[in-house]
Amino acid sequence: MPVIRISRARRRAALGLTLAALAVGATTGAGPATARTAARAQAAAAAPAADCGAAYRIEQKLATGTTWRMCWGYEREAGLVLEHVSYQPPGEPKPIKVLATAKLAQIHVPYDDGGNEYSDLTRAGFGYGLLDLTPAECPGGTIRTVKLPEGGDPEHRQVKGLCTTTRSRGHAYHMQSDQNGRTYQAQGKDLLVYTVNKVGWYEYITEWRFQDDGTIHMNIGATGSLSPYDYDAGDGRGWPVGKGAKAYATSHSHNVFWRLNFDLDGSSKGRVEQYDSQVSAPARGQQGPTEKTTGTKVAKELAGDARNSRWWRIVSATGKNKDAHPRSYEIVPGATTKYLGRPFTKHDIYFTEYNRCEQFASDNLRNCGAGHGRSVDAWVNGQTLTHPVVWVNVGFHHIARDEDQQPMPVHWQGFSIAPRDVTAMNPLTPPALADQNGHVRDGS
Ligand SMILES: [Cu+2]
Repeated sequence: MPVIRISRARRRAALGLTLAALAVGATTGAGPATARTAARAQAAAAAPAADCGAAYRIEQKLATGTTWRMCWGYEREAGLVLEHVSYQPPGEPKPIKVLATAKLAQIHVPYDDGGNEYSDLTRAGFGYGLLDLTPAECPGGTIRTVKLPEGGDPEHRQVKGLCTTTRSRGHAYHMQSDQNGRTYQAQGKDLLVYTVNKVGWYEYITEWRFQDDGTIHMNIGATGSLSPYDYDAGDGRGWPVGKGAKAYATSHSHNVFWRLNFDLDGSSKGRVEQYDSQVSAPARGQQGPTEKTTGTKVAKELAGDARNSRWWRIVSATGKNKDAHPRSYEIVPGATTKYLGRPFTKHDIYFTEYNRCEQFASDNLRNCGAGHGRSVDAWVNGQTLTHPVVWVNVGFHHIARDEDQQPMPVHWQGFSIAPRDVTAMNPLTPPALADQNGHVRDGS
């Protein structure tokens, strides 16, 4: 279909890729030899982060006393990769390991008319599309140079493309004391790490935000321009953009996947738990409805669906906080519109047993052997979870609007992970309240 060809050609032309790069992009995964080459290229690209020389180290002590440490790397398809992420709030004697690796695992973009379906990471040059940042868009921070893997535009290999900076986020807490009337408040600080990658007319901001209270947010912001080749006035699957009702920008989805490989307290042997709460009507003699929360161990690989009053956490097999509670991180879903068109987009979260060959939620470029399957849904096949990998799917159905031009305002989608019992108290507790752990009684 000519529409597809024009559209893809344009997207690639916009990236300035060489023919050689196109050939690699078009054939990776086609056979064992090319898949191995791709795997080697990915490994080579990510290698510097493994032992993390100074150029690849990010260390930020925030004004509130929390230090985040990590290594960054850059892969040809996934772009920015964060490794060895640790968190050290005030009062903790050493860094607490959180994530072994964290990165994007796909941006799947199907158009509503069925004409185009893109895998922006693995087939459309996301990694090579890294853009230079101006000092103004990394306020108060540092812009680092990223060396892109070979195979793209040789004139575009050193990119000032990684910003690390800090930002205030408003109140970390507020409390007026019953005892002395004093108000305790703190203004929270975050470390931000981000890149901007161009894929055709779209530009994706990959943002990682590390709060001083241990919460991590991962978000993708879509901006740039609507694709001028995906307008169709005829089929009723778009929204009129521009004067009158002549040009309809074709509606489409951005289904973004993240891959998180935890190593809480330095061990990959995490346990996954799912919690569900059930509300019941008041029984005789009760004032109000009751609610019962039940935790279940997720022993085997799972394709999970978000639901009201449902959540998951990854629990450390080894680490405990000072209250002797196992350390864990809770997965906090973000707003999502689940796209039901493909098996791999049908679930909100996947827990799979670690397999180095499984790197992308869909269109996995590696050759993992016959019958292995190329997307995350296929990897949920009953294995016992001893080293869980977490895949999170957050979708956005983009029905364009007049305001989307020009440039298109950033639309964010993503989720968070929040510490649960990583520290024994609020990690930012002021010294005057440090003894208020547990059941605090009046006048104590
Ligand atoms: Cu869009």
